[in-house]
Amino acid sequence: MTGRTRDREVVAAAVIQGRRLLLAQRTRPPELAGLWELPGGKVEPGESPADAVHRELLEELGVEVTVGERIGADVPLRDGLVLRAYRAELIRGTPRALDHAALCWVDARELREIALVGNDRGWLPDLVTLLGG
Ligand code: 523
Repeated sequence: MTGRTRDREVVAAAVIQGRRLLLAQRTRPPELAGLWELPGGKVEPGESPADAVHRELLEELGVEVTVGERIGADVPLRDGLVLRAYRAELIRGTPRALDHAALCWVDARELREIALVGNDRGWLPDLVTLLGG
């Protein structure tokens, strides 16, 4: 054994404006295509989770955000990855689907009904609370 490595983090952003949350529709892999997620991606070596949220939202949505507190519980993924969600606030730009099939803004009722990727479903109660129920 050469010692344990830490889980590599995948970040996901909860961008909320008023009483709506921004969701992005995945195009890949095939088993996730068409499902909706909190946008984000893998933290790169040497990058902080907040830096990764900032970079991913610039790359995927063309917007700048400030990154806030964590929400919800950790979600263990395969291959030593752990998925974590963070609040993010838009500071520049209008989100565009640069790497997704589509984007949408949902209220609490719509969020409960939309087809989320399985990994993000555990955050539903936290997100619904943030959206004011
Ligand atoms: N998830 C997930 N939910 C969620 C995100 C952002 C990611 O379940 N909100 C999962 C999907 C993948 C893994 O986390 O199994 C990595 O996310 P991905 O593919 O969006 O990360 P990228 O864009 O960094 O990965 P590459 O396509 O490899 O660049």
